[in-house]
Amino acid sequence: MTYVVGIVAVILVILLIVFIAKKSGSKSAASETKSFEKGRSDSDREALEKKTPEKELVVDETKGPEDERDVESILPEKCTAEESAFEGPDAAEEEIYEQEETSEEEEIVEIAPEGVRLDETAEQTAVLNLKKARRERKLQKLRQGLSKTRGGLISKISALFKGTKEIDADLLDKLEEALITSDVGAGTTEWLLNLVREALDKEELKDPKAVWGLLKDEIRHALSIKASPYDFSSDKPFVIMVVGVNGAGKTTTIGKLASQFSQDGYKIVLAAADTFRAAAVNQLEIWGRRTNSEVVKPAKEGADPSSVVFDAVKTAKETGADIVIADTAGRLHTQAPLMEELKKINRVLGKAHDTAPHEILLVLDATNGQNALQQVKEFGDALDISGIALTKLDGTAKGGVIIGICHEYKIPVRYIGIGEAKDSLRQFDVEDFVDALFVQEDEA
Ligand SMILES: Nc1nc2c(ncn2[C@@H]2O[C@H](COP(=O)(O)OP(=O)(O)OP(=O)(O)O)[C@@H](O)[C@H]2O)c(=O)[nH]1
Ligand SMILES: [Mg+2]
Repeated sequence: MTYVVGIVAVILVILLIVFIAKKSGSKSAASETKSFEKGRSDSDREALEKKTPEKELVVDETKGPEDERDVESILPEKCTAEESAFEGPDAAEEEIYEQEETSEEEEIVEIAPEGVRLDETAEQTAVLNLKKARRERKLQKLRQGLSKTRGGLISKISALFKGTKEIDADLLDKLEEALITSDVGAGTTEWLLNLVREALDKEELKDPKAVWGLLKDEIRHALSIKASPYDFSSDKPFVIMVVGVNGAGKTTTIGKLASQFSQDGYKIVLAAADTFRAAAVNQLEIWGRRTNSEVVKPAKEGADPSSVVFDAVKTAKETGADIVIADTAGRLHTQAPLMEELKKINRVLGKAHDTAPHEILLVLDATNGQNALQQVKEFGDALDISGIALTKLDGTAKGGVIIGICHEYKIPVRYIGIGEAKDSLRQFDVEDFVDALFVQEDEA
């Protein structure tokens, strides 16, 4: 009997040991998983998130395209497989975008010695000085952004006038060459040459420096096209339709505008009317997240963009949003069906809201030089372009095209892009612009 009890006791002890061993094993496996999760870097997590397939665009048949189109035949040239795989900005892009000046408060803290509180007058003076310093930094960035154009066009012309004692046929030839090769356009070149010829006829303007001074004044005048500022309060929602060729910088410009407007306290709806690629919608959604803006998406890839803008205006009315900005697919003026599509978007916006669109903003890539001038003409034939955003001035010596645009088409340049960071889209200010353009030779 004792023998049997002994055996049962031994079995029980063995079972107990096996049970305890199993439990601790599973516990350590769980804690391993946990510590793995904890130790996983942000980039690992991002990589995992990226692998998760994007949510498919929901097909809403009731809101399908009004007119069935052969989408393939009118796809923009730039729509490549690589673009369709767009998964959002990488870390480097995010860093560039986030580059921003330090806030006023941070700067005041920096200038006051530790533990010292500034009295009211000292603080006011400090704020004033900081505002000045901040403005100077902004101008400095603008000068940097325009440095290639300044080096390409302005230095060439000013050197011509400074390097000679009298204006002769040879100087006129060189001036013509400098203007033509700097992409200001044939019409503008002719206009500036005529100004010099007329100046020569006037006795008092024989001095080359004085003639160059006159040219600068005329350029400043040509760039000073009056444009009333956007009035977001009088007629809600204020609708901006954004158009341009492939890759001009439309979506980025929209994102930067949304960023500025939302910082000013406005509620924004973005219309993802570039419906050809899911990637284009994704790109706008990222901007929507960054700027706290609602994004109205197409019912399906290839859907009629007009229905998207219509829905966006409707959404803005329902939610009391102040501004609607409509992205559109990049297109070449030679693609007639696509230009017709833009006209339709324009018409539908008018149906959605009587006074819309309040602005048709043509985005031009300054690196396109004279082609940009052609784009103003072609888009202008299809639509009543009311404003221009000239992007990528930082990357080109062809920025002189802005003179041609203003002189030939009298359309105001609303914004200029001088980089990729979010504060690199600047409201165009003619005085700052001209100062930045002529700074070196004025200082010389
Ligand atoms: N350096 C520089 N790059 C810019 C500027 N504006 C836009 N870009 C870049 O230009 C590229 C194209 O910009 P997008 O906004 O995608 O152009 P898009 O017109 O929407 O292009 P599609 O939708 O394909 O027609 C992006 O890499 C932008 O970061 C600028 O002012 N300076
Ligand atoms: Mg785009």
